Amino acid sequence: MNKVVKIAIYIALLISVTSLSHAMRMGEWGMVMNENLEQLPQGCDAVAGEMDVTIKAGREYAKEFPGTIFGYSQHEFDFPKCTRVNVTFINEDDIRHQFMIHGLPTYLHPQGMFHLELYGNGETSGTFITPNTEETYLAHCDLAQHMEKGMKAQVKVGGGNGNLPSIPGISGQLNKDDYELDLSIENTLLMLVLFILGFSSCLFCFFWFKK
Ligand SMILES: [Cu+2]
Repeated sequence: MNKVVKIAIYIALLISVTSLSHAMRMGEWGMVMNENLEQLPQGCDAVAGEMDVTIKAGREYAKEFPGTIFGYSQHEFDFPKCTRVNVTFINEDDIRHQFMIHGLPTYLHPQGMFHLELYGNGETSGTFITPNTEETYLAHCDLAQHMEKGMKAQVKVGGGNGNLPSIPGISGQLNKDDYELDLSIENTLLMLVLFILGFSSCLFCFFWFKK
């Protein structure tokens, strides 16, 4: 192989490895995936501002919400458009947790995802730039049952476009217990028939035994 070709291949490899390592940082502590520090989202002329946010994850934050086991210290975030957000993620549990934002522009984040993960107790940080949208994005922990057990949050950009379902403290429990009385016509008639049947059988017994 020609020396020049070899050098070209080497440089190409080096560039791809550096760009990959930029998109992903990992270690025995966890990982940060699909960070975006510089690239402007479509429709943003410049980075409008900078914000720091700290998100804590753990069982401690579930106590407030009956029916949940895991939680975040905050279940809703409000960010302006085109803003660089530096996220510090702290895991207070001794098990794996993630903070994953979904639905972000795919030209900035592969699969539309910005992902922070800690394999246990610890801290990491990552950065993303909010898109030029008015949208509510889902953030959660993708480990089996962690979202269903409370690790779910919403990230509103530019005010958002409403609430997502079953966000702890915001849009209620996942499976709301239904103790309300069903007063539909069918149900009322059924209750009446059952009452008459029950009452007449009582009367019948009463007179039968009295004989
Ligand atoms: Cu988790």
